Amino acid sequence: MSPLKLKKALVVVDIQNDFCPGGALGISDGDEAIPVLNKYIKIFEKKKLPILITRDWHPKVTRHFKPYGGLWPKHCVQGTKGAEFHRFLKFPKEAIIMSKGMDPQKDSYSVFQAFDPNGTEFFNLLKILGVTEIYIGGLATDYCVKYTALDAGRAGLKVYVLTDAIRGVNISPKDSEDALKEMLSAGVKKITLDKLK
Ligand code: VGL
Ligand code: ZN
Repeated sequence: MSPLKLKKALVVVDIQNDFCPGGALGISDGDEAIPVLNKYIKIFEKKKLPILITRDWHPKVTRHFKPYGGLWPKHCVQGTKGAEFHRFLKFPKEAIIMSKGMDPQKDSYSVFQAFDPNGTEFFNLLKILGVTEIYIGGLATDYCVKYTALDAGRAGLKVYVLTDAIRGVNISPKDSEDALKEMLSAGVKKITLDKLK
């Protein structure tokens, strides 16, 4: 049986200019995930399955940024070019944009802290849509992808990480590798495009 039936959703994480080469927090090969994600998007679109497209969506001033005590250079500030989705990412108008990182007081790496345009939180939205299984790809393996996958597992969802469509920040060189190991030992499954078709 194809792994794709009903109750499945695709989650495309943070394919924004600032996380891609040349961006404020550019992942050197981050853009390489895009053509593969576009193929996943086509597959989910054809099956009329939900597609959630997330974005890091920060206010100008937040404790997430270095000048205000955080870890990161300024990135993905609401309304800036850096916060826009990379122009190569293609998704249908039915895709749901989920925004996270708006709270100036905290870091939020997981898409479980993201909201849709109506203000519905990620997990509530999945419940409304009847989704019990999610497929996660995008940026960054060692932050948003990891925390989202771990939260999803804890929430009782079946979770697949798209190993051909993720890339990591790698502040330490092995961060992505370790993140993947952590996901797998928490019960997250790996999948690639060829297995999905
Ligand atoms: C993220 C670094 C800074 C992420 C967000 O969501 O992966 N990483 N802000
Ligand atoms: Zn951020």
